[in-house]
Amino acid sequence: MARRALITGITGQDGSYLAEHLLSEGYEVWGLVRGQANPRVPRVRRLLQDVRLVRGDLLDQGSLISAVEKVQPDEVYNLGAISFVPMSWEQAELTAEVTGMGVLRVLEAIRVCSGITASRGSSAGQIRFYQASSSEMFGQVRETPQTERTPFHPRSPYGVAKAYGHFLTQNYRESYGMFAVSGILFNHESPRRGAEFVTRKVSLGVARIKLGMAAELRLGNLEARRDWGFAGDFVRAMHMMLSAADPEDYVIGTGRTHSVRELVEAAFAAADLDWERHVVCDTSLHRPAEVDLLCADPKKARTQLGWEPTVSFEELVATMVETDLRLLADGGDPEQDSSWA
Ligand code: NAP
Ligand code: G4F
Repeated sequence: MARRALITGITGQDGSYLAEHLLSEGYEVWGLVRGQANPRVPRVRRLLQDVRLVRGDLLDQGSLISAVEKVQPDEVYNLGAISFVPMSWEQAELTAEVTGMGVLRVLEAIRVCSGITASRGSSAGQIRFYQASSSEMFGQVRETPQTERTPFHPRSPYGVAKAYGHFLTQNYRESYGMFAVSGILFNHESPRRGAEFVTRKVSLGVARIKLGMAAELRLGNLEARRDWGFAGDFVRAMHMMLSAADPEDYVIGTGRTHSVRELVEAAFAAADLDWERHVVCDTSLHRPAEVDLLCADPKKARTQLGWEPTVSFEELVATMVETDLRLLADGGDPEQDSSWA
């Protein structure tokens, strides 16, 4: 019998890559979709034809219980979240509900459907659970690079909500003996990245300027540093974590850090453009509290899981720019068509 996976956040960047990866591993894949007429569902149906869909919302406990009952999954990947950090200041309560409390609701759905009532139940035959934790939890970092043991100091309501989900996952593992793990993932990008995140904003901006559709690109803090990797590499790590013998948390990142300025230089250079002629620094895009520096130490994932990233920062940026140049030149709409080629 094929193993069965349920993915929340199937309409997002990671949901798409994870679904493709699990399908290629022979899984039966189900995606949780919310809303009466979610505009991203037709794209999922078109591009991930072998994925089955089930309705549910991270805000609705009953819907999650029904979804788990219907799908009877072996593995649940909780990727659903409000994931855009600036939005978490504008809608802090909603972020807490979806990104934080949503984790509790998924864990409870698994616990109830598995009939786990006593503390420290047996882990035999249990549904395995993956939580999408984030390097945003490190926030104002206490040490560099960051490991599984680095303390958290989140700098946004999003980071705080993720820290809640992270500790809750650990707590369900310790309280109920559940196979529940968190991947502390650093920034990962692709041509499928939402247009609001800085890498895609830059690759789309470069493509528009190159094609004469825009003259400038407005950006916020160019000095922030991130450890940027390729999303396709990172979803493999999620699957490896749920396939491991023991439930443990892992840091997943490349171990290399670059500033937003370096990202901009690389992206404009990939299209033979001089970034200083086009980029406008806009302080209204600065955040109330910034995460200045993120850099992973992925040693545990390398040694225990055998996980390695395969795409360099330079390759990633060049691919994103090339793909957006093709998309816009062909008249595509980045919000609708995205670059799922
Ligand atoms: P994304 O593209 O923003 O996707 C977020 C997903 O969450 C979408 O499918 C969205 O569905 C879903 N969602 C939002 N509200 C929901 C609700 N109330 N109920 C059910 N689903 C809901 O995010 P991503 O980049 O793929 O990231 C996946 C996960 O990893 C997120 O939890 C993110 O916080 C975390 N993470 C990402 C990174 C990264 O660099 N990408 C790094 C660390 C952690 P709709 O289409 O219905 O809105
Ligand atoms: O691309 P970003 O919006 O990603 P951020 O805030 O690092 O969050 C992403 O990665 C997290 C993992 O560390 C995830 F958990 C989270 O869900 C999300 O996927 O911004 C990156 C950096 C920031 O320092 C920001 O201040 O780029 C800087 N930046 C400068 N100008 C900008 C802009 N970010 C955006 N989005 N737009 C700008 O114009």
